[in-house]
Amino acid sequence: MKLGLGLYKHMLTAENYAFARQCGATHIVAHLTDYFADGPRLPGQTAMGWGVTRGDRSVWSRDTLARLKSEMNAAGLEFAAIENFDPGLWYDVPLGGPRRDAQLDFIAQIIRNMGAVGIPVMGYNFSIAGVAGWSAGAFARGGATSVGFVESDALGLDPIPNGMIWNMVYDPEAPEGTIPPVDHETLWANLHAFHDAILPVAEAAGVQLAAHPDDPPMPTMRGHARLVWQPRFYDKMFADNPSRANRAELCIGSLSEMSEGDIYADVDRWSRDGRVGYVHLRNVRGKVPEYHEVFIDEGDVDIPRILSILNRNGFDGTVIPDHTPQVTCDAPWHAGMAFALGYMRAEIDRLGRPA
Ligand SMILES: [Mn+2]
Repeated sequence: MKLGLGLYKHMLTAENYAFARQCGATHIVAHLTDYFADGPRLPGQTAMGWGVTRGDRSVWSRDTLARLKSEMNAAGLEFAAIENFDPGLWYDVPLGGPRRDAQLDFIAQIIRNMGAVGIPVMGYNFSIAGVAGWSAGAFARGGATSVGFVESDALGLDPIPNGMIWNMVYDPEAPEGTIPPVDHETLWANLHAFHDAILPVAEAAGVQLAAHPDDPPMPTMRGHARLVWQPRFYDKMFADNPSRANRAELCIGSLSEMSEGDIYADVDRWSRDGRVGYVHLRNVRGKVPEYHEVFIDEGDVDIPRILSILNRNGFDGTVIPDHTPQVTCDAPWHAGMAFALGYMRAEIDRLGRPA
């Protein structure tokens, strides 16, 4: 099992690579689409909006991916995975819209590029509303700021405006109005179309597709169905397409927030079945309808037990800290990550030693 750090595109710097190494990480998971991208805030963009995406294709080229990988390697790190497709390049895949086939063609090219460069996992979130309904507060130990969710807050959220998916605006010229609601049956059909087109490409390229569960895990959000909002929907996803490239971006925090399931039995089953692409590790207190994110060593999840189950079942992929509470200091994000990485480094090392 490998310890990694997730970095957004603007954070893929020599300084952050050194930070990752110094905290004991050996692998990097890169988001290649920056949230809060430059550009104007638009009418209709909600407070949860993450900015505008222009659907930049160049970052996904074989040359760019190879350059990023060589920069990581030069810093003593491996390129473990890419996380999330750019909403501007794939919005009609979850929506089942008219540009789907053309967008699937480009996604297939991304997967082939990853295979050629040697990046083994593509993480994705098959979600229309994305994250919504969170609020921030002093929810973690010592009054550290983190995020929480209360179901009643999420019920009054606005519908999604035209030209937006997953909290990002992909068409600033879109007409007034909101996108038509997508129900569960349609969303699953859209997932199957994506899997039918891309899993064979991924298998041939030696790349795994790893699906993140819904966060927050609600059946619907902003009027749109969600996919993996209970653990049993991962089982459905794997049963519907048994390709060995069909995997989970196993988010322990999101799974712990779900009202059903036994997280230890579920992680045991999926890791025994070889369904784990890579792991997001964080801790949380509570479940839907109300929960709060906390530090990795507080909250409801026995994190050492999760790592022990993964280790026992021979999981040899990457585990990264998910979001963490902000530590009160001049570098709240880095301090939060350093704390989580140190905790995880110690646990992974302990598992590697003879009992
Ligand atoms: Mn996650």
